[in-house]
Order: sequence, then C-alpha cells, then structure tokens
Amino acid sequence: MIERGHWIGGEWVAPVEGAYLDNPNPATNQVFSRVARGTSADVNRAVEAAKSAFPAWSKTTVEYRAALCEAIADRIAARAEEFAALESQDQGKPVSLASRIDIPRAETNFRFFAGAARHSRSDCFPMPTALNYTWRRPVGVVGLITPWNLPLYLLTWKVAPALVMGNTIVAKPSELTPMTASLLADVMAEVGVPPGVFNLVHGLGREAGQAMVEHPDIQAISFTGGTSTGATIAATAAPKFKKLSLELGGKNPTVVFADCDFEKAVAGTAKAGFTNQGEVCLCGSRILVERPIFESFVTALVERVKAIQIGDPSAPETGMGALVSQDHRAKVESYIALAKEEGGTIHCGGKRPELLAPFDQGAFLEPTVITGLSHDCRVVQEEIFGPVVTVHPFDSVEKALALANGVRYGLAASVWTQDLTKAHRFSEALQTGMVWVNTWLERDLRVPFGGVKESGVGREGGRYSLEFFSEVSNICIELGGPLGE
Ligand code: TXE
Repeated sequence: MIERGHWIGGEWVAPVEGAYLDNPNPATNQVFSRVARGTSADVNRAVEAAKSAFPAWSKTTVEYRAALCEAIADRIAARAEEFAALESQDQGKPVSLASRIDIPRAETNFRFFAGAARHSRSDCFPMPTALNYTWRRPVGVVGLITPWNLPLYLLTWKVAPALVMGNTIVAKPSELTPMTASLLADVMAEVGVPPGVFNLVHGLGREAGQAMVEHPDIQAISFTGGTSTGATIAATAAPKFKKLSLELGGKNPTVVFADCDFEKAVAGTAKAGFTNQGEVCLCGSRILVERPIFESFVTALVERVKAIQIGDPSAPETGMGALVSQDHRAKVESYIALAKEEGGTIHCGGKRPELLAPFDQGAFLEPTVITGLSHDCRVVQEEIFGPVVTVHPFDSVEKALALANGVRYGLAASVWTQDLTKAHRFSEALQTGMVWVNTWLERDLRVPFGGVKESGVGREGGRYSLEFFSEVSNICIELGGPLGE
C-alpha cells in the first residue's frame, strides 16, 4: 500500500490532523494507496513554506528557472512508464493513452514554458519626452487546484508557467487522482528545486481546496474543474481581490455539415466524443448533423463506437478504460436513465460491460450514442463528462448555430465542412473560446485556451499563462529635451 503525505518545504510531512483518504483504483475498486486528508492547518504550513522560499526564488534568473524546468521535463521523460502506469491506476484511463498523451504532454509543458519565458518580451511606449516600458514580476504565492480527468497534464500546465515566472506554489490535485502529482514532487526534489518553491497539499476540495482559496497570502488561484466549483471559488476569492483563472466545464458541439469529408468527420466525431472515456472538458458531446446525412452519419458513428474495446486499462488494445469512480459512473448512468425517460433512442452502450474479475468490480460503462432528444432536456444541456453523446439533425446554418450556442457553456466546438467560407463565418459566430475546423484537440501550446459564458474566466497557454502568473508594471522615465539641449 502506497501512502503519501503532503510535500511541504522540500519534505514529505504527515497531515497535522493525522487523517488519510483511501484511494481506490477505479478499474478494480481496490484501494491501492492512501493520501493525506489536508486541512487548513496543512495549507497554512504549505503557505508559510512558499512565503519563505519566495524572496530568494523570485530573484533567480529566468535562465536558471527555465533550465530547472527542462531538468524536470528530462526526469518526467526518464520516469514516463512509472508515471503512465500510476496515472492509469489512479484515473482508470488506458495506460496506452497516458503513455501517448498525458505524460508526454506533462514533459512538453515544462519544455514549452521554459522556452516561452526565455523568449518573452516586454512592451515599450515611447513619448516625445518620456519612455514607458512594462516590467513583469512574479505574483507571489500562487494556488493551483486541478481536476481528476487529466491529472498530471493539467497540473503541469499550471506549475510550469508559475515556476518559470518566479512564483512559489501551493498545489492541490484532485483527491480522486493524487498519485502522479506526488511523483512530480519526487522529481522536483531530484532536480534540486529549492525547498518551499513547490508544495503539494492533498485532500478534499471543500477542506484543503477551500482553505487555499480563503488563505490571505495566496495571491492568485488557477483552477480547472467543474462550473459549480468554479462559482464557489469565484465567490470566495473575489472579495479578497485575488487573481483568478477559471477553466470550467463544457457541453461542446460537434457540427457536421453535409459537405464534410464523411469518413474524416465520423472518425473525428468519435474521437471527440469518447477520448479519455469522454472525461475531457473539450469533448464534443452534442453532435449536430445536417439532415441529408443524418441517418448515414449515425449508422457510421455507431459502428465505429461499437468497435471501441473496453476493459483492462493496461492491455494495449484497450481503447476505453474505467470512469474515474463509482460515484461518477452513477452520475453518468443517471443521465442515461433520464434520456430513456425523455424518449431518447440508445443506439449503442447505455449499460455496464460484462468483464472478467477483477474488472467486474470497476467503474466501466459502455460508450453510448443517443438520438431523439429535444435540445432543451437536461441530458443535452448539462455536462455529463462521460462516454455519452447525443446526436441531433439540423436543416439550416441558422438552426445549427442556434443549437450550437444554445447552452450555458462556451468552451469549444468542432466544425466539419469543406466550404472554407462557411467554416470561417460559422466559427466566428460560435460563442466559444476555441473552434476546431475539420479536426479536434489539435493543440499548439501558444494559442489561447479557455472558454466564455459559464465555461470560465481568463485564458491559459503561451503568453496568456505567463501574463497570469506575473504582475505587470509600467515604468515611465522622463527624458527631458533632445540630446545635448
Ligand atoms: O470536480 P470539482 P468534481 C466537471 C464534470 C464533473 C463535475 C464534478 O462535469 O462531473 O465537474 O466533478 C477541488 N474549493 N468537471 O466534483 O469539484 C477538488 O478537490 C477549492 C469538469 O470531481 O470541480 C479538485 O481538486 N477547491 C472538469 C478540483 O477542485 C475545490 C474536470 C476539481 O474538482 C472545492 C473535472 C472548493 N470549494 C470535473 N471543491 C473540467 N472542466 O476539466 C472542489 N475543489
């Protein structure tokens, strides 16, 4: 049994109140580790360590911090198999997916932000009699709160820019997936990140997470997670004037026009719906298909989805693993039950697969395709965050746009058409922070990442992250008259 305390001030420490949380593997429901159940007392210790480390760390050079980030990336690469196995054990996802996506991205996050910081620039605004230039300094102690769907991937997406900009960190991973964050702390020690620069507190959101958001000495909170949690965090942090970045949920449309490349659109739609068990905030769970190809599209999609192999996350042929927890599966199943009540047709999935022990105890659920639901029912309006998609026909571009924008979320969309003008005009009318045309989840780490409406506040990625994790000042120097006068 693995046991992890908090990583504070460069060492593993036991929780002040002595409590631990059991951590089951969702694919087998067997507890394989225990992690500290942090309270405000642990958060206070972590903040003290981060505050003590800040003066020296914030004075180090960008080059030094970038080199440390690269050393972290090297160690993640060297221990990639260990990271991938642990991510799968903790989260339920296939090891192959963690090895292909999660862990390489975690490594790249550190390399990318090392480069981005080295190449960052400041602005200059010359006046006839004065010179203005912008100067960036770190924010201070920053709090990073991350979810369970892409645990190391999303944590490092925040840690790397925060570190390289000279902040010190208190991070809290999801209580459901604490293990790779703990391994990251080991890596920090291996490469010589000074004590107190990176601190990790484990525990529940309403305890440890809430204590971080309330702490007066944490100056910025970067959060990725559910929209209702985001609202609680915003309500707590706003009166304290903390900097806030909120990456929240989505109910993203995949819009398929009749003039699309059919095969490519079917493959892309299936990928957007079911990657990582549908547990990605960017997943396209509302599929809108132009009427002339609706029937053939549903048939082709269902055929493709039925071919996804579900089961043992460590088997190379597995395309879909377990959901993150039994509770989460129950929530997803409740939406499937609701879809049936509302008259929806389940074309495939909708039930638990029959698997051999020990996976018969796991939180598996077959990938599910539903049609026949009205657009205003809860299944179509709310984020399910599981392997469930609904498919809807549309008859005009205007109707497609109204349906695509007709939810409270506005994170991402994908649009499938070979008409470039339509692709552009439609994309600019979509109320989302990101649009993919004829592709999905093709990511350049420089681009702005984030949503509108109830999908969040702020942007991450490239200079947007560097700006969030720093405070900008304008310095204005009076120059007097021309030289020699
Ligand atoms: O996420 P939470 P949950 C969505 C998805 C899912 C739903 C709920 O629809 O079904 O959210 O999932 C911490 N103060 N997404 O409950 O609660 C928590 O400990 C401070 C979308 O698991 O948002 C964890 O570290 N922190 C999503 C983190 O917040 C708090 C990813 C995220 O947990 C807190 C995950 C509080 N009061 C779920 N309460 C995405 N958009 O990527 C919780 N936390």
